[in-house]
Amino acid sequence: MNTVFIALGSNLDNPVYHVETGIRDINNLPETEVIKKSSLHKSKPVGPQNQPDYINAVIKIITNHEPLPLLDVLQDIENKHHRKRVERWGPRTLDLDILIYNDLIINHERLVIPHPEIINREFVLIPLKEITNYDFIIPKYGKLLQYI
Ligand code: A4P
Ligand code: MG
Repeated sequence: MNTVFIALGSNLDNPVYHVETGIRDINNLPETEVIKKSSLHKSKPVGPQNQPDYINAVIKIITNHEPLPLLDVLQDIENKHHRKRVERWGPRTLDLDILIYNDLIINHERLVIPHPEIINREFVLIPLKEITNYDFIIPKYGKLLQYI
C-alpha cells in the first residue's frame, strides 16, 4: 500500500458539497481508503481575484494505484463533478491535486510530485499540518513547519 496526500479545492456551485462528495468518491475507489481528513478551510482565491472564495481540504489515503493511474482516476472524479478547464488558476467545481506520494520525486509531463506549489500555498500547508505530526517531512522540500 502507498501513502498519498491529496489536496481538494472548490469555489463553484456549493463548494462544501463538492469537497465532501469528492472525498467520498476517493474513498470509494477500489483498493483505496481515506485514513485522515482535515477540516474544510475557507480561503481567498490565490491568482485571479474576480472569483468566489475557495473551500480547501487535504486528505491522507492509502492506495494500491500507481501514481499515473491514480492521477487518471482523480481526473475522472473531477470530470464527474463537471469541472470545465477554462482559465489557469480560475474557478472550478473540484480540483484534485496529488501533493505527496510516499517519498517519491516525480517529474513527468503529466505529473509532478511533490506538487510544486505545495510550499507556497497556505490553503494546502495549513490543512496538511492539521493531519500530520509536528516533525512531518515533505519529500524534496524538508520540514513542513518551516514553511508556515
Ligand atoms: N499535474 C501535474 N502534477 C500534478 C499533481 N501533482 N496533481 C498536471 C495533479 N495534477 C498534476 O491541472 C493541469 C495538469 O496538471 C493536469 O492535467 C495534470 O496532468 P489542472 O488542475 O487541470 O489545471 P489548472 O487548474 O489550470 O492548474 P493547476 O496548476 O492545477 O491549478 P492549481 O495550481 O491547482 O490552482 N486559491 C485558493 N484559495 N484555493 C485553491 O484551491 N486553486 C487554484 C488552482 C488557484 N487558486 C486557489 C486555489
Ligand atoms: Mg489541479
